[in-house]
Amino acid sequence: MTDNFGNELARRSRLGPGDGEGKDGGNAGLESGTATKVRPKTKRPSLYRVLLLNDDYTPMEFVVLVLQDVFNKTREDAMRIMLHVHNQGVGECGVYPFEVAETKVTRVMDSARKNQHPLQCVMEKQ
Ligand code: TYC
Repeated sequence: MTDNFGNELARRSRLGPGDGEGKDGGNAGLESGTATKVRPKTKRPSLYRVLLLNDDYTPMEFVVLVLQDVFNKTREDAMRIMLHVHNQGVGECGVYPFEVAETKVTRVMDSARKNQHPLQCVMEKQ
């Protein structure tokens, strides 16, 4: 299992009713007999793709620097992604939980505006 949820899924399956302590938390019938086992409710965050859009004016070097600074890409990966966007019109910079994606989009847009480039960055639910 390579994602972060493998351990969580395994933990949940180990804590099924009738297993281990049981759903009353190991307090088997000593008090009310009410099922009180608390299973901490964890939610997997929805993931969002952050995309860069091509335009005719933003310098290639600016896009490469943004990909390195905001998305922590190597120079080589940044160049590859920039050229993909340049040739295909749109490309993925990364996939993140909502607030992380939102912050990255804001950083890109703020930097583009400050430098008077028309570069556009958007996010979409995966
Ligand atoms: N098309 C731009 C140019 O020729 C480069 C560019 C690449 C712009 C990627 C935006 O997201 C972008 N200067």
